[in-house]
Amino acid sequence: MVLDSACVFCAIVNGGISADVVYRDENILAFNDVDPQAPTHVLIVPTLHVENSAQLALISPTTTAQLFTVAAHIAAQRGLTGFRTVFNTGAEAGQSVFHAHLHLLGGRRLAWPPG
Ligand code: DGP
Repeated sequence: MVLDSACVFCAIVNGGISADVVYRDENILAFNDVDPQAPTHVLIVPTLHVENSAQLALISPTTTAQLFTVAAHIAAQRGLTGFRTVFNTGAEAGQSVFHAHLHLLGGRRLAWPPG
């Protein structure tokens, strides 16, 4: 587990900042978003500090795939018949925390295109 001491999601991974954790294994932590945009809004993060989804895909395709497997697992647990998974990659796309994270959104009708 490689952590960045300045990173809020690393602090959640190591327990320094509390979060409402819904899933945990060796490589992945999932917790409720502090500012939920849907009834289900879970952030699924690698325990490894990597800046964004593009870097994560290069460094660990396996962990990248596991994020989606965990999203499907949480969605199934909650009986979601449809859900959205989103990586914001880069500030222009809305990324505000530079530790790769997959948003899992569901529990309401989701509009398209996104804003
Ligand atoms: P993004 O904009 O794609 O980088 O998403 C970052 C998300 O992280 C945003 O929806 C709010 C959430 N967030 C930021 N800080 C915290 C925190 O300390 N705890 C939790 N649970 N979520 C956080």
